[in-house]
This record gives sequence, C-alpha cells and structure tokens, in this order.
Amino acid sequence: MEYFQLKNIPNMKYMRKYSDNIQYGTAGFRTKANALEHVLYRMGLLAVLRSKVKNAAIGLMITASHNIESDNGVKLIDPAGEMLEAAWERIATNLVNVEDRNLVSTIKHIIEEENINMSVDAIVITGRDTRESSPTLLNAAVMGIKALYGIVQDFGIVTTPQLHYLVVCTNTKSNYGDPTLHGYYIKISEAFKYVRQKQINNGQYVAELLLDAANGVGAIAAKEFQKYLGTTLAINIYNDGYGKLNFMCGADFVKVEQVPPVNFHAKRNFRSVSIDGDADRIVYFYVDEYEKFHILDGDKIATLIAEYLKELLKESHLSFQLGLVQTAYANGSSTDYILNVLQIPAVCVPTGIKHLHNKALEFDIGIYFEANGHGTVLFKETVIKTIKEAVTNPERSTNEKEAASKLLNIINMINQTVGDALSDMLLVETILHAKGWDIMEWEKMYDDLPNKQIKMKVYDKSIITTTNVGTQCITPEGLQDAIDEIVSQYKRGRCFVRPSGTEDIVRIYAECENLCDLDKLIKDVASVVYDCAGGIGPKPQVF
Ligand code: 16G
Ligand code: MG
Repeated sequence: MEYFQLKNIPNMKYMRKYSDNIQYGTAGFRTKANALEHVLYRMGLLAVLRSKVKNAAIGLMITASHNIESDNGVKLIDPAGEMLEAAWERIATNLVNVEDRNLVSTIKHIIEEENINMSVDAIVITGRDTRESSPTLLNAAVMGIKALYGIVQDFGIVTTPQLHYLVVCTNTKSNYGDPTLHGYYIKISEAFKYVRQKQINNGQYVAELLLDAANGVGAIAAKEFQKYLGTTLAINIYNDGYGKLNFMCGADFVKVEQVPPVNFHAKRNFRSVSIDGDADRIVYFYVDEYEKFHILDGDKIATLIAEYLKELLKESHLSFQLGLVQTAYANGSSTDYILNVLQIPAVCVPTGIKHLHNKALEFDIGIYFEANGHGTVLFKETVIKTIKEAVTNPERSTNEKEAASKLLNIINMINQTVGDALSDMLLVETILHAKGWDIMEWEKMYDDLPNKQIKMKVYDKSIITTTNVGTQCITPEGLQDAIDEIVSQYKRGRCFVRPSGTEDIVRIYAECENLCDLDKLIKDVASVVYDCAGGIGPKPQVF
C-alpha cells in the first residue's frame, strides 16, 4: 500500500479544539456548532473511505434537525439511502476523537482493516440545512473530502430526505428517479396530481392546509413543491424562515408540548401541519372551536396509510404481506387498532430510524413510523413489479387495474429512501381526499390514550441503561422496580425512561387511560428517576 495519498491530511485549520469525546449517535454527530469543524473535516475524510469501500456515492448531510439554531450535526448516508452501518459508526466515533498527531495513522489503520482499494474513485454527495453555521462546516467537510482526492457533488441547501433521494438516484443510475432536485419534485408531485385528477375537493376534504415549516429548509422545499402542484393543493406556509429555527415551532415542539406553534394563525377545525428543521418529521394538528388542541402524530399517519394500502390491495385483488413497525413511543391505542381492527402485524423496535427501516424491509410492504412523525413505506422490488404487471394485465377488471395504477402512483409519491415530511404530507392529503375526510373524521379512527413526555437533566445520563427496546431500565439498580410499582396502579398505564441519544437529558414517557391520572403518574416516575439517577436542579413538581 502506498500512502502518498495521505500527505494532505494534516491541516492546521481543522485541529481538534476540544478534549471532550463526541459520539456518532442515532442522528450522527450532533452538538454545539462551534465544536464541530474538526468533526466535519474528519467526516469528509471518512466519507471518501466509505465511498471507496462501497464503490458507490455516499451522502454527507449537515443538519441538527429539530435542535436549537446554535447546534449543528453531520451524518453519513450509505449507498442505498440507509443510515451508516453500525460498525462504521464506531469507526467514525474513533476517528473523530483521536488526537491530531494520530489522525494519519488512524486513517491508515482504517484503510488496512477494511481492505480499502485506494485507487477506486470516491464520490461524496453533500447537502446542508439553513443554519448559519452550516456553510463553514460544509467547507470543512469539503476540505476533508478533497484531502483524500474525493469528488464532491454539492446540492447546497436541501432537506435531509432530499439528500437521501439524491444518493439513491445517483447510485441506481436513475432507476429510482432523476438525481436532481427537479427530479425529486417532479416524481412526487406528478404522482400526487395523477391520483388527485381533476376533482380537487371531495366530500369534507378541502385542498388547503396550513403548514408550520419550523423556520427551516422545509419552507424552501414546500414553496418549491407549491410551484409543481399548481392549484391541486394550497399550502399556506408559516414560520417560513423569518423567525428563529425550531424556536417554539416545528414538529418536535408541537408533538412534545402539544400546543400550536408560535406565529401561526390556526383556523378553527382546519387541517394544519408541522414539520421539523430538516423536514424529515411531520405531525398534523388542529384547534377546535373550544380552543382545544388536537394532535395527529406519526401513529395516526401510519394507521391511515396502512388502512388505505390495505383497501387498495383488496380492490386490486393483490395480496402482499403488510407490516407496521413502531417504537415504544407509539400510543397503545394505535397498536391495538393496528392489531385488532386492521389486523396487520405490528412490531416494536428500539428508537432510531435505522432500526425501524431495517425491520420494515422484512415485509413485502413495510410501513414504519415513529410517533414523533418520522416514517415512510418500503415496497419490495418484486411487489412493485407485480403491481406494474397488474396495471396492464388485460385479464384484470377495470376496477382492479385502476386500483393497481393508484398503488403505483402512491409508490412514486413516497420517498422510500427515508421518512420525508413533505412526501408524507402529500400522501396523507391523497388519502384524506380519496376518503372525503376532514381532519376530525380522520382523528376518529381511534382515540389516543392520554400521554405525556418530559425531559430531565441528570449528572450523567449514561448511568441509565435499558433493555427490551428501551422500555426497561437495567441500571441504576432498583429504578425499574420502582417504576413498575407506580405504573401498576394505573389502568392501561405504561411508562418508560431512557437516555436521549441526541441531547444530554433523559426522556420519560407515560400514558394511561384517564387524563386526570397522567400528571401524577409521570410526576411520581420522574421523582424516582431524579432520586435514583442523580437529577439536577429542582425536583420535578408540576408540569
Ligand atoms: C433522531 C432519530 C430519530 C429518533 C430520535 C430520538 C434518525 C434519523 N433520527 O432524531 O429516529 O426518534 O433521534 O432522539 O435516526 P432521542 O434519542 O433524543 O430520544
Ligand atoms: Mg429531522
């Protein structure tokens, strides 16, 4: 192995400034933006190595999603649009934390261990969100990529799901779609318009919605979509970039706080949508005539999609194995509905998209959604092929062919590469339109159990370790028994505690049958967590 290619790696500008270690977590590296320059430089280096190993284009996205503006982050996207392979998460963590003097030797070590052929060309597809810190971080990544002679294809400001789409299209040589932003918009919007046809409104469904874009990149993409959609759907955009990113707005805020975003003129009983800072999460909501707030989260979206797909499969007389993947944050009522009413298998996996995505791949048609609004649907290639054949099969009835053709367009409308807030929104709109439903009608599918989520600061979140898809604490000793004891006193009670993978906090989730019990349940659990796990600040009293 000749190492002349490594001579440009040492770079004074991107020396490691902080001694704290940082970890490649569920969402890549994410922390204060000013601590990230050397991380981006090294991730640029790593992206090149990854591209060479896979002999395919790799994505590098700069975003901290729903975090505050002063944070930022980076994640690598593998060739088929999936999250970086777990073994490479460990390589990434190690590479980012080594001393500067060991950087070149660590790169050499990776090359040897992974048997990387350095003569293979590397392509890294880059994108960033709207944060002020993102251009500087992009420069750092580009310097890293170039230091190892990688080719950079930069798409500028894009949503995270757009970057996933671009990576997949580049690697599949247009089989999935055109590897351009125009290709992305046209593929999704044409499918939407095809299914909607001329009748824009239907029954209770009105083709207009209010969108809270979290002051992020989703506002740009939504405006672009509006141009492609023309009059088929009116998207009234709020928090479109003039306010502070994710500040009291966006899908995460709306879901966790269960209130409408700021700077938002909620019309009574009107379909409203909130997406997050990088547009890969979506929740629906509305405020009723009594000023009561109603949320329709990832669970409600998943069940709506599952029911509709089941109907279309029935109409087209096609039979595939459908499955729905959730995490422990899914409302208990949604799981009951999926299992008992829809009679579709529901599987629970640990938090983090890679777990959901991988599980969903096991089904012919795998729907996955986190309650927080991140999700999509995956169709096996063989399924798509069968549906395509059904559309043109002369032996099939007109009804069957129409249903199959709708299915095919639904597939094109869905960004299968990752959860995509805007593509999901158009899918939900399509289903509500088909059913002639307003948002209240949709909400009636099932009643959510009252639920609440809180965050707690502790001295060291790593003292909480969990098992059973993050729902049972192994340590600290005694904590789980204490939680079980409290939860057993509540009808349909469920509560779990886990350390966040994206923030320096622990999360506590609770649900139970009666709303009036909920605060006491979560407060009592929070109190034992505080005592057992070393809570910081005043003990939680009321919420
Ligand atoms: C990241 C994950 C999301 C998960 C969330 C949990 C991806 C792309 N995103 O946003 O799936 O729900 O982290 O955050 O994997 P937490 O560990 O702080 O609860
Ligand atoms: Mg996000």
